Amino acid sequence: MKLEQAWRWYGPDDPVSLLDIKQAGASAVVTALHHIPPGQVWPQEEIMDRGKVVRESGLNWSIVESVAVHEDIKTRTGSYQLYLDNYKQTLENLGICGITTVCYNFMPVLDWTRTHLNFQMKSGSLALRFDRNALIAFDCFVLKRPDAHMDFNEDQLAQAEQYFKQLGPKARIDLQRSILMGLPGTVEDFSLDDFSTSLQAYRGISEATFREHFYAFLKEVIPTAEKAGVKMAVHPDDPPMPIFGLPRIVSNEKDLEQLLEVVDSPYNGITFCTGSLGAGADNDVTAMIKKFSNKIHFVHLRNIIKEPNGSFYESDHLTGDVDMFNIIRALLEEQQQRIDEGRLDSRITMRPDHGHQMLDDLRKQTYPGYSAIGRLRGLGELRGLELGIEKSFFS
Ligand code: CS2
Ligand code: MN
Repeated sequence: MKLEQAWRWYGPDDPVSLLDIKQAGASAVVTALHHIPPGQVWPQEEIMDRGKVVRESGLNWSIVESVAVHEDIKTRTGSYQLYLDNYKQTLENLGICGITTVCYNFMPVLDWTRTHLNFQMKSGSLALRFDRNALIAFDCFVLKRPDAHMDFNEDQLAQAEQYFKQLGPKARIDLQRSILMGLPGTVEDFSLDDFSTSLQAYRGISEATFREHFYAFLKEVIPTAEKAGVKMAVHPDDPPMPIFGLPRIVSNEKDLEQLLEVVDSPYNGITFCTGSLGAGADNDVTAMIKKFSNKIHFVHLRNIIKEPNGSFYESDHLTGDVDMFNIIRALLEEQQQRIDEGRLDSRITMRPDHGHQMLDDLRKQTYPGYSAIGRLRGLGELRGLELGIEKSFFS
């Protein structure tokens, strides 16, 4: 059996339509009610309506990406109890509407962070890049976060300063925009002031405390998820290392092991994102996928090329530091195991996570990472690799 091939769809405002997605060969979408702000309940009726639109185009929708966790829940301040109750209500509503998996993350303030949204490949296509020097430069010289320099050694600071000095005014603006850009379909772009204010909410929240907050969230939410029949699948930190002095707790093997142990339930699982985890210097992604295979509820397939100082860029799906051959092989093995166990939910869903902006899409306004053609190329390559592995080892 093939993995289910899914595609992220941002809803009716997404420039990539459901028909485009069908043409790309996907059989499912993952989507969310992006217009509902974090912390609010997703009404059953709206979930049903979205499901109807998707189904009418002949695609499946069983995974939500994402139900955002309100910042008050992460900091356990303000109205966090209300937002937790709302989160649980949303899970119940999703379960009633036939959703079986919810992807979410527990990253403070920002979701994924990149310094360059238009990093040019030799071919002229554009990729997302995380440049450590650029991030440090922004942190210390643009944002001027108090005590930022304490997080870095002299060498790092000197390199960041040198990097910053050679940036022209436009490049400085681009850098700020790239880092603070709101995520597609979710929140507004941050202003520098808003961003500083959001960071301040984490002053005094150590990594250990933040971990406690996450585990408290799991203890509250997983029992509801169990009753609702909705599997929770946490997405790892992207990049999987501390940024802006914020705590990071879903970045490596130890983190995953611990979060799975805290609430040991089939409903407490992982979105295995090969690109996010792959950017961690010490993460052996192939070993991790094997280790956590039975808790993987959803898979993001993406590749990266790392540089020694922690920088990386998103490469083509099959070429890079992630061993895609062995990743897909491990996924097919896990799926086979689930089939052998007679599980009704044996099929594993994957999607191409990001793609380069290329060909016609270079002339279009697209969501960074989510243009059609780059993802189409990624999905096509992944699908071919999967077929080869399946024929060679599974039939
Ligand atoms: C996604 C994440 O675009 C991406 O990199 O993988 O934004 C992901 O959707 C969220 O972190 C999940 O909550
Ligand atoms: Mn991902």
